[in-house]
Amino acid sequence: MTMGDACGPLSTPDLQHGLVDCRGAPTLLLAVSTLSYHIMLFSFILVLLLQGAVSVGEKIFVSTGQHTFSDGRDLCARAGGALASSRNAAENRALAEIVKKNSKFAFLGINDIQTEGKFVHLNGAPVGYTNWKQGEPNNLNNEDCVVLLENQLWNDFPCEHKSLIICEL
Ligand SMILES: [Ca+2]
Ligand SMILES: [Ca+2]
Repeated sequence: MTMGDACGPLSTPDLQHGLVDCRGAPTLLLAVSTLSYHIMLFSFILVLLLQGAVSVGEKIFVSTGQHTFSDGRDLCARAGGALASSRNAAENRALAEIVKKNSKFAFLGINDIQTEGKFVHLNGAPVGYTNWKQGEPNNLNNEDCVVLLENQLWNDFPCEHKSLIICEL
């Protein structure tokens, strides 16, 4: 490397012989890569917010389109999250906001596939907080999944039908 060369990976002999006119490059490269990391992180959060992500407590809810219960569950898991569940009224309200915005009811990460009438979360834990619509769950034609309606109420619903999928991250 000689004077005037473009800055590239520097070897020790280059530095020792003072042949390179870009000794500040390593520091500069580090600064640039830190800056691009921050820009990337900022863009990621911006994209989430533009997509209508809602944050409640430590959770971020992001909607992904309409899928069956099992496809939605797998999709969220692949994204490093889980199909969203309302664990309390605040989370239920936040999820209902997304439902309202999309005008599509959404699957919750709750089902009674294993034992009819016994609703559990994806990890098998029994459901504590519930917000059933009057007359639900009615297991009409064997409904084993649960959708959240825009009025914040729940209805048991066929798992194989497509509904809005909201992942919690
Ligand atoms: Ca059922
Ligand atoms: Ca029902």
